[in-house]
Amino acid sequence: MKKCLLLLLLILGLQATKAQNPLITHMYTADPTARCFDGKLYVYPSSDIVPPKGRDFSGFCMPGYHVFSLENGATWRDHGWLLEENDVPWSEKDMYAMWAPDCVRKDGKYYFFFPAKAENDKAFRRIGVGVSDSPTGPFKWEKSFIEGVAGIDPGVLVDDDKTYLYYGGGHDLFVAPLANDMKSITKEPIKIVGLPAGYKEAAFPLKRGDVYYLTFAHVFPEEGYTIGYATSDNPLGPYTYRGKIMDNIENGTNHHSIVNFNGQWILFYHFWHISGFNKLRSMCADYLYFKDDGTIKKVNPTLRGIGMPTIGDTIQVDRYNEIGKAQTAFVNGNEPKGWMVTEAHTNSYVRFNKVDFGSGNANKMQARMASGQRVGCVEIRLDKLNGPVIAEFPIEFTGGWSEWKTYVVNLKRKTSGIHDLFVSFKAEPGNTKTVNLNWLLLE
Ligand code: FUB
Repeated sequence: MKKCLLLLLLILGLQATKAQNPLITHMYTADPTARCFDGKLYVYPSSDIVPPKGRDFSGFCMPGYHVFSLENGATWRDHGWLLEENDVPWSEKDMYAMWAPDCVRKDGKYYFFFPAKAENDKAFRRIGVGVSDSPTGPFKWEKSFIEGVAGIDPGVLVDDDKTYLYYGGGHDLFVAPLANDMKSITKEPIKIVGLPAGYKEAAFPLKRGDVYYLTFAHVFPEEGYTIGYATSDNPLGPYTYRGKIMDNIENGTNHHSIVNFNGQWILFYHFWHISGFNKLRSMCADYLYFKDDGTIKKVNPTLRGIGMPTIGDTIQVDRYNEIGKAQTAFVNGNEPKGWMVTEAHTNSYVRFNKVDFGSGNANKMQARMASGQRVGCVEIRLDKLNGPVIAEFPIEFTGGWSEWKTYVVNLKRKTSGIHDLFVSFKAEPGNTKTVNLNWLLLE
């Protein structure tokens, strides 16, 4: 099963910068910490790069951080470099050691926490902090690292007027209360008790109701990296281990965060779809659900990811939620790199969840198609395989299976709100293939 998933993920590689997985394709992004500020979703990942010539890295090569925001529910905006290693006042230069960060808001200010290798210091990593008036910076960086803390993967919990810094490195996770100015700790860090044995890192704390959740990357000797969680009634613990949020996805490492966006919980994590190499990772996101008893349903990684394409966005149907009797493959011919739905026969279908029709202003739909035959149509149905047809594209000979044309049809009914789309392929029985479909677009 895991092998199939891996194969599927690798087959479905490159894609545009949409809120489908992987989320970002113009650079490598790992260790994503997602935060929602004033109703807007931001992600603070680390970045993996191919080591510069002449530098020999067997591990990660990580020069700093970009920040991304989700625009229109579907497109990630890259705000560029938030911090580069050589701009850290206290770091050893050119170490490419900028591992997983976090960003939180307290009293209207934004605090960005990050690990780096300190100059003339024996510790593997120290943790630094900067402050800004905006979630995208610029940040003012503290002159030195946080005294008394040596480790990686800072995760910060703002709990009313108290704030806690969690971090890891080695087998254990630690926590210490932060001072009001967020720049120092007020007590010695303590080792968090109650967590299962095995290597742990990527501490990500959150509070839901009165319950403190400590989520973390956890390595099982047989299985490798998983994402697990524990709960407590006290941010400092002791915690009780509750199980896994995500199984191992044959990933090298995994590293996650959990955010509530528009009332919906989302798990961010990373994988290595694009590179095929676990030191060049790409961040992903999928919906996460709490059960009534407060436990977390395990998340299965998908390609559909999150995000709601709306009018004007391309709907990449190859990032389907469900596919019936069709496949996906590399696009070829007169088309930019990407993926398509192919090998679609009569009654093949693709389900693509959650498209936002807004207040009903769309009146046309586009489809990018290529066909080597001239019989049939592609029906776009709402919500069910036999739901109402809102658009119908004729299948024509476009010049061949790799000759792409954009078709535009009128929508058959005024539609508003959020709907699942079923793309249903029709041709004469016996036809081997109907059409190749690259994307749809509402206009
Ligand atoms: O990205 C570098 C390190 O790998 C992170 O700090 C860990 O959590 C793991 O993802």
